[in-house]
Amino acid sequence: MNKQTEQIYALVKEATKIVIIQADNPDADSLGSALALEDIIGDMGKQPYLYCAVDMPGYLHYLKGWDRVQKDLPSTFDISIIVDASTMTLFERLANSGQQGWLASRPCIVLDHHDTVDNLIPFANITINDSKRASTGELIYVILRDLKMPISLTAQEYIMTSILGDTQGLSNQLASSETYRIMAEMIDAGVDRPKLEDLRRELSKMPPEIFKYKALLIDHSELHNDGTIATVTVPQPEINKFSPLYNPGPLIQNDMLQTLGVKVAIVFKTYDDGRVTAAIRCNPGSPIAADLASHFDGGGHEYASGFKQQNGKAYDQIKSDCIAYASDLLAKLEPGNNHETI
Ligand SMILES: [Mn+2]
Repeated sequence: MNKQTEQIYALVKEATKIVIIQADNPDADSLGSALALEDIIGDMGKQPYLYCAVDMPGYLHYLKGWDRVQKDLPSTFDISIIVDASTMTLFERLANSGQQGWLASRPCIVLDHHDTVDNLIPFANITINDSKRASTGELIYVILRDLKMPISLTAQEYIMTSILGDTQGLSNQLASSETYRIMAEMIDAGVDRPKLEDLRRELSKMPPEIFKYKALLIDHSELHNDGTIATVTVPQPEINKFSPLYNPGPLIQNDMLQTLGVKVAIVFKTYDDGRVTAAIRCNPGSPIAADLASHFDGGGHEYASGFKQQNGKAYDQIKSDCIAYASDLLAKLEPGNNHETI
């Protein structure tokens, strides 16, 4: 058994109350991983507690148990487990709430699968950040299998949901042969994959006003660098009006990537307080997302990443710097140019 797995088991075994933490950008992987751990830890006779500083977005409400996630840390706990994030950048709300010291005062385990990570969680006792894994749920599955621990059908449903979420239904580069094997094991164990897919699809339908808004986003999209980089900007008023109904990024980004010639799609969001965020997605063959994000103090995978800037720099400047750096990274991928593999 792997030494870190042993250490995790020892910490969990000694603890009674365990906080399971998601970062400020919850998704199907973080919530699925948190709910799977809640189930497993509960079966061990422990008291799990789910925490995330932000509301669970509506499209995740198909995951039964989403409403058990609390926005405050409990007054007592023995250890914490952070899922699907290993950078402090994603814990801004926790840092601002003054509760970070409280979290840091107890042992902390980090389970993640992101390639490039800056600003590591300084108080983590054990960090497993395995970029070979399609999702944090897959990592949890492998850890439990390594420990020879039984995984309930409920936990397996959550794990499968986490894998389907991050791999976009097993379709993107994160899905490895091992991912397919694990999916097959879970189907053999009785997980109903088509049922999970139907649930997800039902709740990811868009309201009619979002359908109309999509046309506006398409209209506002721009192509740069000979049509290889697509961008769109979502300003604060649109965030206020539409984000509670549907996340503008996923609404438009796949269509940008489905446009001939486009290699990279970037959705910028601009906030009234000067903050700028970017969600970056790349097409196969153009794995620049992690490098591009880390240049702007963000992080992520080769094909999916993001960054946040709040340094007083004007949005137009951030955007043009980002397009220029993305163009450089794409140029380095051209045959004959020096391409350092990442
Ligand atoms: Mn993930």
